[in-house]
Amino acid sequence: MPHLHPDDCARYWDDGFLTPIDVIDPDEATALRTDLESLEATWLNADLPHPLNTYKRVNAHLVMPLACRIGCDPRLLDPVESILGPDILIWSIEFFIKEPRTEAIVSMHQDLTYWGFGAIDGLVTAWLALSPATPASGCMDFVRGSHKNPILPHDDTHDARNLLSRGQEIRVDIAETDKTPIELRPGQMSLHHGLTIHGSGPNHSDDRRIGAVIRYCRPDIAQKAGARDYAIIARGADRDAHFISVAPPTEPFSPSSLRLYDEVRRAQAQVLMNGASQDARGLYA
Ligand SMILES: O=C(O)CCC(=O)C(=O)O
Repeated sequence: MPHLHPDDCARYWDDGFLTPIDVIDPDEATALRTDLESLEATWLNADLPHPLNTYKRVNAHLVMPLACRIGCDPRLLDPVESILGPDILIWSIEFFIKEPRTEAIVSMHQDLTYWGFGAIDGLVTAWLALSPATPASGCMDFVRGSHKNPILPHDDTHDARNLLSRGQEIRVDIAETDKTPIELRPGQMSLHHGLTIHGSGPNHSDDRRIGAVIRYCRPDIAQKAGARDYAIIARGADRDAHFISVAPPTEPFSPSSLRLYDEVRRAQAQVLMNGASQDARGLYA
């Protein structure tokens, strides 16, 4: 997929999301899934400082070269460039995985609520399917046009089934009819704005539901709620230096990347848990 057609860009800005975008072919997506699953098998019982799930779920780009290989792929960056412009940072990469026939959900929320950047346009999330994302497997649902809202009040549910840090849920009822299910086959991605209301239901299918989720941002956004934040330069240049620039890891879970992971974790925990109703139980769960 080359850079986005202007009509597609206009749709992104009107709807707060764009989907589906064909980025890599299904076989290649399946090969990425195989790489992820062999990494899981190798590292599950490796006595890492945190559970393996923690590293997959938050800031995987700091310790897993595979995450950066995906996030820095020009086929993902090209469409993102149409939205963000030529200078693109990666703030975070996460693997959102729902095991087959499990009840894990993501409550309806706006991403920017707790990230400390404010209500900005300069951050876009790419959600790349590494397995089929369908209503049965718990694909995301987006609320069209909801990014035109400010950051709305959220409540912390701390629901153990919730994959979000605080189980944060938007304090407004979203009618089922207002949700657009985002079906993706392996190798397709969606893009969504940081204010778009979204969530996802349980995986009732027999396969894992795996999304590689990359948070791309422009260098001119800045962390306002914490002392510092970190990012990788994926394309172009960072002339603003609002983020501490980090390099992609060269091997999985190296001692230096594990140290960096905890440094970033400490800095971001202060921001993410601002005003939380409980301790950071699930911040990196
Ligand atoms: O993978 C999911 O179901 C939700 C992911 C999500 O909330 C996000 O990418 O912002």
